[in-house]
Amino acid sequence: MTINPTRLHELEDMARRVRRHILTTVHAAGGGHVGGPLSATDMLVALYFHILNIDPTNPQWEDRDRFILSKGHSCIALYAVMAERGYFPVSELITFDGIDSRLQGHPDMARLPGLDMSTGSLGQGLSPGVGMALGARLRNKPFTTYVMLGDGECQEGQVWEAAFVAARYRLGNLVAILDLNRLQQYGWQEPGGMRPPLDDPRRQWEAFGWQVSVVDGHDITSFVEALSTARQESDRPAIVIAHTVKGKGISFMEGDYSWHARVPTDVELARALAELELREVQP
Ligand SMILES: Cc1ncc(C[n+]2csc(CCOP(=O)(O)OP(=O)(O)O)c2C)c(N)n1
Repeated sequence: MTINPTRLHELEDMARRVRRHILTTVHAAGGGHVGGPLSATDMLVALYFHILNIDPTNPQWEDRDRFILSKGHSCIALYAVMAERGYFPVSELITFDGIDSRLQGHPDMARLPGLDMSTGSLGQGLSPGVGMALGARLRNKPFTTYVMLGDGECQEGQVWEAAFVAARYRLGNLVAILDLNRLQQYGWQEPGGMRPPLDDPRRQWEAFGWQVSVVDGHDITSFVEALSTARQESDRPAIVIAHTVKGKGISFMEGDYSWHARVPTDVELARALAELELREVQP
């Protein structure tokens, strides 16, 4: 699947809109995550606007592709993308994290139609993805199940139990995406200290029997191509390892773990929004 320049421009424009929603919504809510959602934005836009076979007017459609945001704390990015895609009004984003809101601080599928899984306790999203992929096979359904994981999240043993089972059952209809921004709630220790949990992710996932590709997670064209290849895999689960930058798009947030879950002040919000506007007029 390729993307022509006009389409790419539209998707990049959408990613800027989504980044604006993330920042303004977290600012208005007075709480939420920022760094991880910004890291995942380009990939979520590519998925919901170019890859997934979905119908926002019929979120329970049986043959739809499934998507699980296993790094559920990044849900404000998913909500913004879903709103722009037509699952619910963009104006509802302002309710984010409110006690009666459908847009909880972590995704709640019992509240919001269009969510395929409730997540937030890290490590638990790949397992239901395995179940969905097995279910599709048993019922002869054509859909693909996609699961987005964080690299910090891969410290959870359940991720590797699911990875093992997926390969054992030869789930070629399961595609994981690793948002490899190399930061989690805090940074990793300095060189010479504790090793990060995924120091060689390609080798680690291949050892579990997965088909692996490695891309730049902010390069929508490469990401879409990698996902197309992953989907063609017929008897192995596939993972797209996406190199990303935590806080991507806002210079003073990029690569700074203190923005994992920090609310921008009025001044910081204005600076951040100005940066996004500036980027819009650049060639
Ligand atoms: C089981 C569990 N432990 C701890 C947390 C708290 N927590 C939320 S996000 C996060 C860091 C996640 O890092 P990573 O998976 O790399 O996500 P990203 O950097 O993309 O935000 C932690 C520890 C949690 N949600 N679930």
